[in-house]
Amino acid sequence: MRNVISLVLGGGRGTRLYPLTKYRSKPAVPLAAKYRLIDIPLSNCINSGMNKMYVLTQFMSVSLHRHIRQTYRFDHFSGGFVELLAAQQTMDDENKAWYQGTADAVRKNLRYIQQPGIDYVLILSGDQLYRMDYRDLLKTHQETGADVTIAGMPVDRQMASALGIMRVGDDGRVNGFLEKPKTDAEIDMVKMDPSWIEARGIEARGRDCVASMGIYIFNRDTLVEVLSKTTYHDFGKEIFPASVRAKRVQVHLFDGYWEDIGTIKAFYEANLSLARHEPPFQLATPDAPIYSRPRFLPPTLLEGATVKESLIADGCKIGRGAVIENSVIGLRCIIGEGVTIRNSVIMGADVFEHESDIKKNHREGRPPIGIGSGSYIEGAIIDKNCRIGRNVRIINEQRVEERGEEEACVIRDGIPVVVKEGVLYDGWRL
Ligand code: ADQ
Ligand code: ADP
Repeated sequence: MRNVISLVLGGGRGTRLYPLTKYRSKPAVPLAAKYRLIDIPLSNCINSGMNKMYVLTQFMSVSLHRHIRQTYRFDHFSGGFVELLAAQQTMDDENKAWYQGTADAVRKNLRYIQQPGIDYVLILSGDQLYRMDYRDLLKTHQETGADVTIAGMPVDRQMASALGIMRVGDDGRVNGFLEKPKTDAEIDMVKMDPSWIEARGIEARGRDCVASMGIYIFNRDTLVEVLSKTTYHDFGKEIFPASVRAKRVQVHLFDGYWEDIGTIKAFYEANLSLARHEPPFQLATPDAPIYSRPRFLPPTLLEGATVKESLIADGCKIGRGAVIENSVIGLRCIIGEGVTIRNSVIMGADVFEHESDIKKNHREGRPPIGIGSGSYIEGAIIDKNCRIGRNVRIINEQRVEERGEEEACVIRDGIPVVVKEGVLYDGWRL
C-alpha cells in the first residue's frame, strides 16, 4: 500500500454545515461525542494500510491543526503522515485562492501526488460516515485494469437526485454518469435493472440506481493527465461525465452503512442514530477502530441522572435529576440538576473553567460553560463551549425551518443550533 496516496476533500466553503463551520474548518467539526469528522476517512485509511494522507481544506483552523498533530503520529519506519493542505497556502491571486471545486482542489496540489513511487491516488470525502477497507476497492481497480474506480452503492430513486448516478455495463464498466439527476427522465437515462444488482450478490430491495459514494481511486498518471489537460472544477459534475468514454471507469460495489453527513440535518440524524439501541454504524469493532485524539480526562460523573440510549464522552459531570434520552453528550459537559436533554447533540467544551473565572462571570451575570439547572433542550445541537443559563428552554415548537444568521441560537433545517461559544442567559426561551 506504500504506492497509494490518499486525499481527503475537507470541504468547500462549509455553507451546508454552517454554523458548525463558523469558527472551524469542516474536518474539525466534532462527531459522536469524542471524534471529529476527519477521523472517519483517516481511520479507514489507516485500517486499510494506506497511511500517506493529505487533507485538503479551505482554511486551517487551530483546532483542526492541533487535532491532526496530536492524533496522527507515525513512526519513522512506517512512512506514514497526515498533512493539511489549505487553500489559503496555494494562493497566487485573491480570487483563485479558494479551491473552486473538488477537482480544482486536487489540481492545486498536484505536486504532492507527483512524488516518486506513487501509482494510485485515493480520493475521499471528508463528511461521510462509513467503514470501508479500501484494499478491496484497489483490488477491483487492479484486477479490471481500470484508469479510475468509483465506489458505488445501490440507492432508490428518492436518493438518486442528491447523488452522482452511474450506468454500468455487465463487466462493471461505467458507461454513463449523471450528477444529481433531477427529473424522472434523467434518472431513466442512467438507471439499472434491479436484477443487475441482484446478480452481483446484493439484495436490490427495489433499488434501481447505482450511486457514486464520492470515493475514487485513480491511476496517478491518469489523474495528472486529466487535471492538467482540462480546467474542470468538479469530479462529479464534469470529470466523470466527460471521462466515461475516453477512460476505463470501473465501479466497485459496496452495500454497507454509508451516510453523507454534509448538512445540518444529516449530521444531526447520524449522530443520534449512533446513540440508538443497535446503531446502524458500530463505533466499536475489533478490527477497524475509529481513532481520535487520546485525552487525559477523568471519567464522567453521573450524580443521579436517568440516561437512555445516549453516548456520553469523558470528563462530564451530570447533576441529580437530569434526564438524558437519545442524545450525544460530548467531552467535558457540565450539566446541572434537573436538566432534560432529548434527541440532542451537545458537543461539550475544550476546557474546564477555573473556579475564579466562574465566580467572576457570575458577578457579571454570565452563566458558566455548560447547561444550567432546570434547562430543557429537545431536538437541538449545542456547539462547543456554550454557556446555557438556568431554566433555558430550547425546543422548536413552532417548527420553524430556518431562522437567524448572527444570533447565539439559529435554526437550520428545522434544528435549533447554539453556535460555538454561544451564551443564552437564565430563563432564555426559543
Ligand atoms: P457532493 O457531496 O454534493 O457530491 P461536493 O460538494 O463536490 O459533492 O463534495 C464532495 C466532497 O468534497 C465533500 O467532502 C466536500 O466537503 C468536499 N469539497 C467540496 N468542494 C470542495 C473544495 N472546493 N475544496 C475542498 N473540498 C471540497 C459528491 C459527488 C457525487 C456523489 C456524492 C456522494 O459529486 O457524485 O454521489 O459526492 O456523497
Ligand atoms: P478536544 O479535546 O475536543 O480535541 P481541543 O483540541 O479543541 O478539543 O482542545 C483540547 C485541549 O486543548 C484542551 O486541553 C485545552 O486546554 C486545549 N486548548 C483549547 N483551546 C486552546 C487554545 N486556544 N490554545 C491552546 N490550547 C487550547
